[in-house]
Amino acid sequence: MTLFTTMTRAALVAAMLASPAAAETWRVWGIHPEDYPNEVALESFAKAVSEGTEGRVTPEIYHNGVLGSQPDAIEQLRAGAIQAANFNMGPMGEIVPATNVLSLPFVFKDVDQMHKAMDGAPGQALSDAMSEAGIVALSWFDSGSRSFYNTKRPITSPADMDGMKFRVMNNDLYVQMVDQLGGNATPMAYGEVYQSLKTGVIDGAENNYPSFESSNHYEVAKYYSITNHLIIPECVCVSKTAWDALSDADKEVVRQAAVDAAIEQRELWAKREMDSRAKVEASGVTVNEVTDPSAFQDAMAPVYAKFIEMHPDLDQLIKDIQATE
Ligand code: GTR
Repeated sequence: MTLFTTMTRAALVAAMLASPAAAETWRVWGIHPEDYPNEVALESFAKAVSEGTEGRVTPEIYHNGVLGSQPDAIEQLRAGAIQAANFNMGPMGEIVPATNVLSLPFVFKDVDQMHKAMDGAPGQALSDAMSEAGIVALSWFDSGSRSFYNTKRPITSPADMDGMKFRVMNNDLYVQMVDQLGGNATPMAYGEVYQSLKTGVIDGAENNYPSFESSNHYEVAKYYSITNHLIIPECVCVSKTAWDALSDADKEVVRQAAVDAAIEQRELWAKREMDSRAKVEASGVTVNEVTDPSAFQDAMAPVYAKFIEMHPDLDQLIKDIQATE
């Protein structure tokens, strides 16, 4: 072996040792179309991460739920097949029971209270519980409040729901919620709701204005009744496997990018809610405000009682949420 090749080899080894970690491409799950506030904010997150890590991490956003339904995607993220996502916290309850406190109907007074709770100690307690399940929650997106809509008639009291079949997200609490109100609940993936409404497999569903509008459900369900029964935040989450592989400095870049994305998303959300409401009203959807939601709220007593009986350890967290000023 010549002196030259020995030196070249040594130089090569040294260069390899000094070279930065291999560049990672992250698959990021999003469920909405590209112009939806969440997806716009996810794109900003991706840009900030790839710039801030100087290309060590390049998130690629897959919009429109093309990587699978939300329950599937949560499993893929835990298994490390998806590295990041924006999840609604509803289906999360099936994996991380503590997060079910967010799916108790009427648990928050309003969206402001939800923001304060999620940005404070209750939000931290929930992130800790998620982290144990392999999901690192970095920030919280807005998802407004959810109300019922259907193809049959305005809902003014629970009696109007009698016999109607409503799609709910994948979480047993929503099945109980609809049962207590006198309707029939069918858990179903978001992507199947439009066709099911159209063909009469279901009579209704429930969601916020932007989703009711962007999914085109408003084209087939002409009655939207404002019950505001659920105010569920959404997370920007990273798989624990991907998170643990980051250097401390890159973790900080990713965390900051998620926090900034949430600030942007909440601003975009406020505008989109108004725009979506205007659009569905202009299209001939009959919107009615449920002026006295107490009948809906009172009907939830057995849901709370059963929940607390099953999870006495979560009673305090519910109280902390409700006491958030
Ligand atoms: C939307 C939410 C989605 C999804 C959907 C649903 O408001 O942003 O993540 O949970 O509702 O009803 O499945």
